[in-house]
Parts: sequence; structure tokens; C-alpha cells
Amino acid sequence: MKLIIANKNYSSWSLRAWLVLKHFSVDFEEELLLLNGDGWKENLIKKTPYGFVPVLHDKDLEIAETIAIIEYIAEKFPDKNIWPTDRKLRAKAREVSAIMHAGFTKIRNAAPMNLRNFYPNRINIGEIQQDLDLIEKIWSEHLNLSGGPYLFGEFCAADAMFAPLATRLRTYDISVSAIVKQYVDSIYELPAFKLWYNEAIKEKWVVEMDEIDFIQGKNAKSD
Ligand SMILES: N[C@@H](CCC(=O)N[C@@H](CS)C(=O)NCC(=O)O)C(=O)O
Repeated sequence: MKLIIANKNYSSWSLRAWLVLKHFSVDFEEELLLLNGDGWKENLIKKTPYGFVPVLHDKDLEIAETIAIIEYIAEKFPDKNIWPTDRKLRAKAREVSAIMHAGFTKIRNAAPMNLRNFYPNRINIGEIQQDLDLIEKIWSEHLNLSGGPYLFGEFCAADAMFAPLATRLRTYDISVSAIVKQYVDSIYELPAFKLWYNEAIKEKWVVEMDEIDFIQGKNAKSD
């Protein structure tokens, strides 16, 4: 199996799929396509079905879209318990993952994943408050029910879906409740996450459109 990903410092969707494969010890190789440099988008269009990563290759099958990749892995390896084993919890894990996949656009746009940097006091909290409230609600509800350290107790696909959001809270030093902060710490403590993170922080490529200076400059211009 091969997973096509992009820059580890910036590519939040790549991180989600990669974390599932790595944490659950699926045997795979990876290929990294750049989100920067001349012709990066043309290259992505050439090498992926829709011009986006991640993409999973399993022999003659090519699957795009993070959720579809995760579901394929969960089906292919049912014993790995990529989703919670309890049916009701599994439904809730899929529910919050779907919310993540379709939403949180305010925080995703205002505060892109940027693992190697630390940018305190840069985000206008008012602009992302709605998303922060949702994070507090979803994470605290499930952490209180499960007792942690992950949303449904053991790490599962829902945690992989939320991992990039957790990193944004740290990168932009966003103040959160104790239970949410503890969850962010648990993501950073996951061995699979550490592997990705240690490679991400060594990367030197800059994806300008994902840098806070660019985003805030751009916003200022369109105001
Ligand atoms: N809905 C897609 C989103 C994938 C996505 O946006 N990936 C980013 C990298 S994190 C990408 O390929 N960006 C290329 C571009 O913006 O043209 C998924 O769930 O996999």
C-alpha cells in the first residue's frame, strides 16, 4: 500500500490519514508531493485523481478523500478497531468525524496547520469563537464520558480527524479549558504523531498561502 501525502508541516488532511495507518501499524510506504514550488499544483493534478492529497493506493485501487481512505482501512483490517468496537460509540465517532470533515472552516481558514512554528496572539479569537465553542462541546463531552485520554478512550479514527485542530490550538496558543488542553497534550504524546511531528519540524519548505502573515495580509486587502 502507498499513501500519497504532502508537506508534513502543513498538510492537515495528509496527517489524518497517515496517523490512522501509522498508529494502527498498517504496512505502507509514503510518497510526498510538495504544496510549494513551481508547478506544484500541476504535479498534484497529474499524480492524484482530483488534485488533492491524501490518496491511498492499494494495488490497482486508488482512493482519494480522507474519510474514504479511513473507512477502507477500517474495513480491510476489522481486527484493528480503527473505530470504537461499541456500535453506539462507533456511530458517535463517525458523527464527530463527519462534523470535522465538513466543518470548522473558520478556524481552518484563520489558523492553518503549521507544526514547526509558534504564533501566539495572532488570531482574532472572535472570528473563530463559534468553532472553539464546538471544539469545547464535542471534545469535553466525549472525554468526560470515556475518561480519556482520547475521545472514545483508546485512540481511534475520530482522534486522527481532530489531530490537526489540536495542533492549531498549540501553534496559535489559543486559550482553552483544562480538559481540551489535556487532550491536545495527549495528541502530541501519541507515538505515531511524534513520528510525523519530528519530520514536519525539520522541513524547510514554505507554503506561503498557509502562513499566517500571508493569510492576514490577504484578509486585510480584501476588507
Ligand atoms: N476533502 C479532502 C481535502 C484534501 C485537501 O484539501 N488536501 C490539501 C492538502 S492538506 C490539498 O491537497 N491541497 C491542494 C490544493 O489546495 O490545491 C480530503 O478529505 O482528503
